Amino acid sequence: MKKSSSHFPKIDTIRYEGPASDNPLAFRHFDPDEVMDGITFSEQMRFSIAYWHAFRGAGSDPFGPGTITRAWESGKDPISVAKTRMDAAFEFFQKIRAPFWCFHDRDIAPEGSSLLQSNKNLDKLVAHAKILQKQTGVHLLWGTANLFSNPRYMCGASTNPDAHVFAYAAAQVKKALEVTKELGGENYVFWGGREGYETLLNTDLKREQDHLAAFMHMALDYAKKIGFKGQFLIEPKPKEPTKHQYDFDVASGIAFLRTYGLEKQFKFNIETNHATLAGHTFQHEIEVAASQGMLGSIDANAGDLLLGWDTDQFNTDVRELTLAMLSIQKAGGLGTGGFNFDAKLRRPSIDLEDLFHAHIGGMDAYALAFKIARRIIAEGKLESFVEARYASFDQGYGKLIEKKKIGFKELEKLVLTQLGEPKPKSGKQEYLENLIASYLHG
Ligand code: XUL
Ligand code: CO
Repeated sequence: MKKSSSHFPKIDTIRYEGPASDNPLAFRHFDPDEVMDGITFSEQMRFSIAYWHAFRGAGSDPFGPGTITRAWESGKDPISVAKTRMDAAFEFFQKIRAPFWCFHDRDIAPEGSSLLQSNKNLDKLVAHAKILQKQTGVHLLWGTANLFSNPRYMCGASTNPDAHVFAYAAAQVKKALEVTKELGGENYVFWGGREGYETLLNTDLKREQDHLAAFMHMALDYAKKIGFKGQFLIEPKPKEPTKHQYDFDVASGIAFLRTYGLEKQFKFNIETNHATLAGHTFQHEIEVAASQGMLGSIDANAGDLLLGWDTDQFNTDVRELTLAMLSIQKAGGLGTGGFNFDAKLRRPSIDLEDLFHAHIGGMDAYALAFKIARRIIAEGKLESFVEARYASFDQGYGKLIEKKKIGFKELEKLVLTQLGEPKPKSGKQEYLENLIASYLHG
């Protein structure tokens, strides 16, 4: 990219300067080029930028319009504005050292007056993205379709009571799969924005879930037909915009996938703020997915303790991220997934520079958490504590329980004749919390 055509002329590529640096536009923990286990830290983290927040978000909230204006948004022709915006985005991806990006179909190209027109607009921007990906070496982590903004989807997309809307959504996802494949997307995400209900008074819950599953089977069939090899991901969220969303959390997602024979082809894209909205911790959702070999990718953000809604903030809580990283590393990592910053600037954060501060903070916090978790695992104190806690299942009748080779009758006999009353054992929570704190604070 030529300097003269820069959209961020005052900001150079962000460099790693180490923990002692006081430069707010430098990484203190994330050194993209550091080699660990034979790959770079950048390859390890697979950071991704969410196009919808970073380049379509203008700071609006339910109480007021956007506050953020960008120079590249001016112009009369929406297609050329979309192209210039995309040029700015790829310059940002490079300067922030993100190897991936993610988008919804309608983020990158304006919706037209018909499906045909929308598809034509999309084709123009996909062609542009293809060139930019090639020039910059930035890859597509995942693509998806926006099935929630247009009023036609107000009662759901694949769970809409009107088959006409189902058909329209099918056509839109067909195209989204084609363009995700065209751009080499490594995953395809389903987030069921309005796939739920506002009131059960007008809803046939069973039929809607059947339709959602039928839709996903059709997506899998079509992906196979066109040779799209990416991983399919479900992104659970309990509510917002609907009162109840069918893919409420990972556990209900697993039940849904198993019920409909979809469990082999799907994994989960876990979002921190969605976990907390469901009344879970981020680590809980990761553990549940990992326990079934279904951990796919992360939408990296955070909510606000004092706000009940999906605030999509950048996460700088190293303790929370360390716990998440422990579970991710124990599960063997994210495979084709990555850490996608599904996070937006606060409404008053209107400077161009704020976009850099936000992502630098998020990347540094994740990088630091990754390193701390790696140390905790390498030293093995936590793991050996947990192992010892379950040691009674490694031998004797405990082992037989796990192998399902013993039943109530035999266990009763054992208690009556040999074991008697179990001795209480401490869960040692405070010791373990102090142990984690010792890694965080030295
Ligand atoms: C909404 C959300 C979405 C998905 C993609 O809460 O997280 O942006 O990540 O549709
Ligand atoms: Co998300």
